[in-house]
Amino acid sequence: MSEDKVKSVDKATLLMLEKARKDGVSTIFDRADDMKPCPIGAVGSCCKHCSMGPCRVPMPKKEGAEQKVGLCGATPATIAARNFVRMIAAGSAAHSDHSRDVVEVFLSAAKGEIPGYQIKDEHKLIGMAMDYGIDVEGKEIKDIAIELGEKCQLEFGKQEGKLLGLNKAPDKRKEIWEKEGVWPRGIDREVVEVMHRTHMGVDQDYKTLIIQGTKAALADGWSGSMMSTDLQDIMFDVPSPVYSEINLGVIKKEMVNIIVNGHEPLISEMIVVASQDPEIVEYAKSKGAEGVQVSGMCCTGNEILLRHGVPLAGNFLQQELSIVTGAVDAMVVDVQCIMQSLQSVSKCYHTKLITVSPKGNIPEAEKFEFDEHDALNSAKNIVKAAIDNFPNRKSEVLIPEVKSGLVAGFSHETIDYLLGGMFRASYKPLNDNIINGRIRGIAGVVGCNNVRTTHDDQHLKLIKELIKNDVIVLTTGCSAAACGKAGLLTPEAAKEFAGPGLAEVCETVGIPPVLHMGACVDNSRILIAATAVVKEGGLGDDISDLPAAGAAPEWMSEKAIAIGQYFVASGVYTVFGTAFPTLGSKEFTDYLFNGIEEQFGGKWDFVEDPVEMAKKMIEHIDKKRKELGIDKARERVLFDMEKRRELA
Ligand code: BF8
Ligand code: SF4
Repeated sequence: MSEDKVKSVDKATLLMLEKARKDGVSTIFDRADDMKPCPIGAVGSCCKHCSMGPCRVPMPKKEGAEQKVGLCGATPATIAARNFVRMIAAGSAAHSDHSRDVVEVFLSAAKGEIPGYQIKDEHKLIGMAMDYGIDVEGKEIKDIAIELGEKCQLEFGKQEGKLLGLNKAPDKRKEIWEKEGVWPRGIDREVVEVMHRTHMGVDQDYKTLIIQGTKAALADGWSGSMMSTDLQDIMFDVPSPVYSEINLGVIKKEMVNIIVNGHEPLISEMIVVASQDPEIVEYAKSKGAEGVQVSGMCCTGNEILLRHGVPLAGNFLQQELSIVTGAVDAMVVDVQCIMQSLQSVSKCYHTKLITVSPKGNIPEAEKFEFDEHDALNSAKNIVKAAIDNFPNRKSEVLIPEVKSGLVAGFSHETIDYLLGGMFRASYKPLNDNIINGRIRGIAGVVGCNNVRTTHDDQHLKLIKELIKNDVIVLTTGCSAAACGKAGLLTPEAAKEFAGPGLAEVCETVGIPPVLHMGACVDNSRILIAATAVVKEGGLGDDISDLPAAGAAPEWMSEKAIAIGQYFVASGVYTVFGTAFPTLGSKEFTDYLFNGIEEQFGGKWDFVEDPVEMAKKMIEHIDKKRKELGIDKARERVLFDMEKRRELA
């Protein structure tokens, strides 16, 4: 048990690790003890782009010693840059291929071909159609939706021209992208070009490699990811604040438990509907259960939490552990961040592992073909399979009595509305509170769990430090889940954890100091929120002028690198923790941590200690406040607070 203390700061996780050990089940935490990362590959100094390698080019241990290059002569900078931009391409492809599926379903829904899915938010539909240059005047909703769906579909395969999504950015940002030659053409084209340039013997200059990587990243953030967020909102509703619960304690012993895990809400939305169907509930009762409990995991979980208040069972490193409770009757997985070990863990219990995406196969899982044309019945069949499995529970059921309340669902539209003025939604009050210094700045803290560091600990230390210093935090993905478990996503958290200025704003508006904005594709919401702050005025004319910073302290996936690069290329100072995949090349890393700022106004950084990370982010925020001439305002606010305390 004492060993587990450093594995996680989450009590439920530690309890289930103990049970796993007792049950003889191997988890990612055990495997991380047995297998250390390759120190050369971890810093981007291993190339396996042809069969003469893998070539390893570590930095010489002694100063002045000869620097190795690959057999073909590839330098550490070229190798690190090639590896890095391939990570961007993979991340961009993952987000954008998710988006492609969303577009296809949206188009079929618009045409009325799949009755389970509809256009729910006409207002957002019209706004998005106008952003995409569609003349909406006098047209039927159905026709606008079809035109929009077709236009979105073209974005993937466009060979020439410019991706339309980037038009939403501030004008100055667009000028920077034009000047630097990074405005992407089509999503697929940019990803393919990364793969070509990084093939053996093509692009050997890290500066041009990263330009291509930037195109793929921007195609993700401002187009692929953004389209999926927006179209999902149109079909399933724009999220608004919703109360729910989080952690393994949301699993219920007497219910049939289904955990939906992965990233795409298309099927899980239907599973939620199916689970509430009276016929299904009756069926569950006929098998001895009280009903059906759907809980989320990872980003699929975030999607249905945001829109329906479905409880979240946990984040990335808890997926195996949810099964260890012995009470999960089915785990339904779609795509991304799904551990193959779910297969072996579920075999130790009675859990049925079900795959629903033709892209995400697991050899020993049960494969369900999901028919969008008959979505509800498809979903019912999945739920029934879980119900049928309820009587098969074999091992001791032990559900940790650990869960926390949270408020999620802060879309950019909600922030607009909640922080808005008395008579119309606007970002003005938010800007005013930044200008007057109550809110020192904005931080986007996002990304994964990483078993190489203490689970959730980095997120929490970083975020607590930020809000203590009056920095409001926007969060998504597994970072958001970490915050939820620690009680940071409640309005009450403002009083307990936030600095006096931020606490005052949160208490007035009734919001938490950390705003849960959704899944990882919803980082696009953070881009739009930042753009709205710029457009509201008073804080410069570009995202890079804002007192803002981004971080992913426990990142692990390639998607995180794509996200980091689109944030940097959008003007944001972005800090990663745990590990950084280019440290093997001083030259390329120097460029990412410094040189790139001259081009894009944003840059990367790597800091292992979360408190130090917060310090650097706050320093950056303060530098921006000074450049904007609003540093004095904050000094006055602090003075006011002190004075007030003195008076009290
Ligand atoms: O997309 S934060 S571990 S679950 S990659 Fe994965 Fe990372 Fe979690 Fe969601 Ni995002
Ligand atoms: Fe080695 Fe060059 Fe082949 Fe890479 S591409 S494995 S560096 S020979």
